[in-house]
Amino acid sequence: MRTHYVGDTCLDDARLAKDLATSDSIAWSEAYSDYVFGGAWKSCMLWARGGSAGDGVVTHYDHDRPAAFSEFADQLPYLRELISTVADLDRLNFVRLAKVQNSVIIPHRDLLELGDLADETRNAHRMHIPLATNEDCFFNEGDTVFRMRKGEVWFLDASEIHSVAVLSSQERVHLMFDFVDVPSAKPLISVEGASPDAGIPADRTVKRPPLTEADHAHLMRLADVLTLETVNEIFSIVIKKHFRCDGGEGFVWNTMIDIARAAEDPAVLPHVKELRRHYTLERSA
Ligand code: YCP
Ligand code: CO
Repeated sequence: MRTHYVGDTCLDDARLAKDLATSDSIAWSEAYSDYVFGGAWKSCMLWARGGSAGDGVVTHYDHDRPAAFSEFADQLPYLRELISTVADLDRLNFVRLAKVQNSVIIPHRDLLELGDLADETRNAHRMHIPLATNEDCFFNEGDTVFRMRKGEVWFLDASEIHSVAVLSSQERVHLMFDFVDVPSAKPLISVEGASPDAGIPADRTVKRPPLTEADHAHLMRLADVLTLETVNEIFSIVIKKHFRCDGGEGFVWNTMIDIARAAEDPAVLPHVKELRRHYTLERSA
């Protein structure tokens, strides 16, 4: 299934605000922060295989046991109710609250890490519901940059290369659902007026001007300061450019490889190539 807008939930702002305030005192995991430049990717497991909140790394959970609410969910009654109301709990593997601010996420694929598990327990479908977001939060898949609005339900094809920019010091908080791939008469998430596959609606997409030759030349000058120590900062700059100008689908990785090739230290190019392999191709950890 391709990435698409599914429908809207009716969020209760007062009850949501109360749970989000409570969630501040929970011990958030910083697992997967290696995907992020600028800050951390903080997550809080609300529903998981085995029912324990765990450390946030999906491979560390007991996939032989059924999924259930975690001890964190017990402190967040509104989110617990929302999850039970909208999601098909029979096929639900994990639900996380995910928090990002002032950061970009490297273009990557997900859901490949559990490849060895039986199909009935493997994460196969991902959905998001933004709970706190703003105009400066962007999602990218392929050559499309778009915004998901608060309360909307989105199906994301996480096996496609995607990236994120939260260019705001306000926290972006999403509920992230992972489901198994088992057929059912019920939808994965049921909301009023859901459309089966409307793709990414035009009014959610962000129109970016084409990247110019001059833009490209400016980015290439980063080669002069690209070392193994500055590679994360250079990544941030190139990813931010991707959200502002349209340089084509493979822009971030292609540009990083071009800049790395022009850098003085010969160790930089193999490092960037290894990162590309890790995040986009053969990941197995
Ligand atoms: C995402 N993918 O695309 C997540 C962030 C790593 C895995 C953390 O939002
Ligand atoms: Co991802």
